[in-house]
Amino acid sequence: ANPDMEWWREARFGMFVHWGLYSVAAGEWKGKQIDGIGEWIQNFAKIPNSEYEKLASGFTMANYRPEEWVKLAKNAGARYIIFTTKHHEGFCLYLSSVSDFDVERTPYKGDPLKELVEACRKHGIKVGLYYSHRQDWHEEEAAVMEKEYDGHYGKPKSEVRPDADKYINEKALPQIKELLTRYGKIDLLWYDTPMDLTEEQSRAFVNAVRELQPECIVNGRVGYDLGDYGMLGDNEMPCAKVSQDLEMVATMNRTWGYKKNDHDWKKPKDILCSLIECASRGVNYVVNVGPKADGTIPQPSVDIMNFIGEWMKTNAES
Ligand code: JFZ
Repeated sequence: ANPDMEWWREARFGMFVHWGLYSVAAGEWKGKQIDGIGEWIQNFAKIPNSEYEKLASGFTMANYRPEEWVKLAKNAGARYIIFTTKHHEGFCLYLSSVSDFDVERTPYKGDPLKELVEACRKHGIKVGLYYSHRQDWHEEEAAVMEKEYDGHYGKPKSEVRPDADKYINEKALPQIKELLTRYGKIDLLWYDTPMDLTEEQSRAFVNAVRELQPECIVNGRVGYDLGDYGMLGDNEMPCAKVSQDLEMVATMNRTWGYKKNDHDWKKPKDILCSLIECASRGVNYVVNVGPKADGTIPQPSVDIMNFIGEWMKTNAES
């Protein structure tokens, strides 16, 4: 059974949120700037899990106001939010019974996902959950060999024994089940980087959604074109109206996860133009914000969302 795509087709605009332990590192490791996208810092700086885990104590979320995030999205005209419940680092932004590498390790008392979902529902914003279903740098079983390094799992790379099925059956699928049974209605499951998954494995991730929430949409990055819609890369703007369901995701600077020294913000006008260009071609546009560890969204991102909101007031249908 395919889910009802109507809300998604009409949405045209969404807001991505990349938030995790990488937001604590903020692009720096041991006083050094690390090149590349912020949420990949563990991989780029070759940080062993035992050290990376310590970032959790700095993930205070002290100024986390999910309702403000939702209002920021809604005021700009976004109809859905996609939230990183678990990125490649393996850390869960919700209370998981499957893994103890979750928000319980932070000073925060509560379940940030539950609070965000509630705020979305209160304001009529659709809920999308990002889940890295193949890459999980915290789990040796999930190791994708060319991406790991000596010492990552506390031993030489040659002694690492990956077992994708074990990771899938004992962590990833059970967590998908948690996400789809504990938070009420979920509108979109956004998988990422299928890498070497077999078609059967990708299909298991689709089936889990179909079984637990048949109306929930699955994105194309689950693998093997098994999702409900496809994906455009940043420079792949089609020059005519498209007939397929497609989505484009974009950053506001050069990173998804917060980096304190990335000041290379796109102009509000240029982000708005991309959104309009996508919408005119029938493509959904999802723009990213990368909150800091305390939960505040960088001011330039707030300004861009508000700029779009101003334009929406006079130019968009409600
Ligand atoms: C992935 C992640 O690795 C990245 O950290 C971020 O979460 C982003 C939204 O998704 O990166 C990709 C994956 C696939 C493409 C581009 C970026 N792609 O197919 O163009």
